[in-house]
Amino acid sequence: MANRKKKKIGKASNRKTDPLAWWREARFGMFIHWGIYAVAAGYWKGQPIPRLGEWIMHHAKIPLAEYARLARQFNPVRFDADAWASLAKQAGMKYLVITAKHHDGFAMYDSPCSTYDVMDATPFGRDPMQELARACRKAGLKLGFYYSQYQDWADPDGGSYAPDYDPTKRNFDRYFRHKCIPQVRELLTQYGPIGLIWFDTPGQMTPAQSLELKQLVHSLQPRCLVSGRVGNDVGDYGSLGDNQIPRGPVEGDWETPATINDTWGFKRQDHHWKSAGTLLCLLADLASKGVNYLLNVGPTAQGVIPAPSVTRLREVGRWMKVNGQAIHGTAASPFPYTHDWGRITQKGRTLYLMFFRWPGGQFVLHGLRNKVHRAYLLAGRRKKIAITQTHDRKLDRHVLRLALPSRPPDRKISVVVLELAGKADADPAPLQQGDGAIRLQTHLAQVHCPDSAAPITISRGGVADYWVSTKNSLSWSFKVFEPGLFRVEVVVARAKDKNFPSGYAVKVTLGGATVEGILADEKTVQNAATRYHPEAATTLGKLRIDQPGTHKLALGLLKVPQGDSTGLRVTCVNLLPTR
Ligand code: H79
Repeated sequence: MANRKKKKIGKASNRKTDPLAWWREARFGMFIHWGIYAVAAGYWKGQPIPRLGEWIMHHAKIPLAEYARLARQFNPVRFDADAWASLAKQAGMKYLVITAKHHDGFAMYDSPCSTYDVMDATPFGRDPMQELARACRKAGLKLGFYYSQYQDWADPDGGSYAPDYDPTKRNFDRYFRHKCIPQVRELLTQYGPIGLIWFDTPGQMTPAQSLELKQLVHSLQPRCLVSGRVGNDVGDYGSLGDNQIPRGPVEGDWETPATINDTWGFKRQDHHWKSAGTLLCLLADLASKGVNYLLNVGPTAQGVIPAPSVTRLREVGRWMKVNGQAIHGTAASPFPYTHDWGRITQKGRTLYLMFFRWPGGQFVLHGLRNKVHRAYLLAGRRKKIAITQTHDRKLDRHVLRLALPSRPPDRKISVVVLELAGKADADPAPLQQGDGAIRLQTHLAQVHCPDSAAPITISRGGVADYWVSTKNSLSWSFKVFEPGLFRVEVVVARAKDKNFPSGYAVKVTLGGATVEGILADEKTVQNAATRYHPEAATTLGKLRIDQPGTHKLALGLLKVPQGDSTGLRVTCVNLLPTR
């Protein structure tokens, strides 16, 4: 996972001078994975090949000469660049990034320095990048090129999978000079203004090589952005992991590339489509954390975007038409945590509350310190919403009450707009929410590591990573308004496709009382974000809080199962009101 230097946010970007301004405003883009792997479409010699479609050469261990023959069958006569651009536009996307060359090394454009490209090796006889560049310009979309700068499975000196070449004889620098740099130059000189180059998997690239690539891009097109996966922290913006959903706001400029089903490149057998509702939750979730959503389609070898993708993107577009202002040009929520009912974005003096679950009737938001002038719904008949605001000085409890209609005005995510007296100002402390629950997310925890040889680290995604020492602990200070009895639930990230690591024992201390227990795979957490990053929740018991005010909860580790080297990966401790 590439990362980059932290950059302060909060400064409004100057549209004219800041080359990132359009990208920050966009929030939503279309990724397109298209190559000769679409001919194979997930099958090799009649056998379905698991995992990512664009990785089939690697996964099916296909020799280069055999794989290269796919090019002869690549004739996407149904390719229509205008149709792709207009689908992106209809969906509310503001930029489009297409694979000019993926790891397989096959150039999907007319590359003068190689014959392993769409013009020389396929019967198609057209340059799709030329047609897309024109279509994007016409549609007002920024165009970006994905370029696999390190991995090249067709070049004897390229990185990673090398079916026909001796890896010990590799000279990466030779590939870098003879293919990578010339091709990046071609992409930036043959197609007019390019919004960004999306590099990927930097592998063993040196800082000097990453920097040279970035400088090459900027020397040819100074306003062209370079993705964080150019490597060595030199990108213009950061790239989170594939399909990664961080738990809280991420500082700086970040993007998550994501799939609609499970593959990037087309696979006939992948029918695991996320619903339009899920895609919208992910879009709202990422926007609420200040992260761009680069959502992928994998067209067929005929040049057609699969129908399930098209119908979903059109549905997303229908929502965006009404509610797009809650996404475009917004910044992360002023609250450092997510709410159970939905997500928040902000723009100027406006807050957008995006309800995943419609509370109906009375809704309570805690911790907003601003005066709210006006509240209204985006969908339906722009109905004004009655507001009451109170502030209890003793508890420093800010309450905003909204009188919502009983039925949700939007069938997917209903948006309530709040117009504030000033820039949004939220209490940064974890607070008991309107539904009585207290959710203590790991990215807001204080980390205590007396055992400094094995410190707990909090990942950028907001998970406690590598917690293996029973001497170390996490704690939270939080405000309680309605005391009572609470069920204590510990939520952990569990490995995908692996058994739950059993045997971790933990202890929760609150005031003088303690509950402890062994974490089990009792309850799998189900939400839009958990498909690739599953979570499991365990109830440890009940604890009572007698007084309103600020309280402190500590989470300790009592026992680590033998042979587990990943450590305990906690995402959240929940205190859920009970009787
Ligand atoms: O272009 C898409 C993916 O093909 C690309 N990034 C997104 C945007 C990507 N390249 N690498 N990865 C994603 C990570 C893939 C890792 C794995 Fe593997 C491939 C796991 C199993 C197969 C690497 C190779 C680790 C084991 C074998």
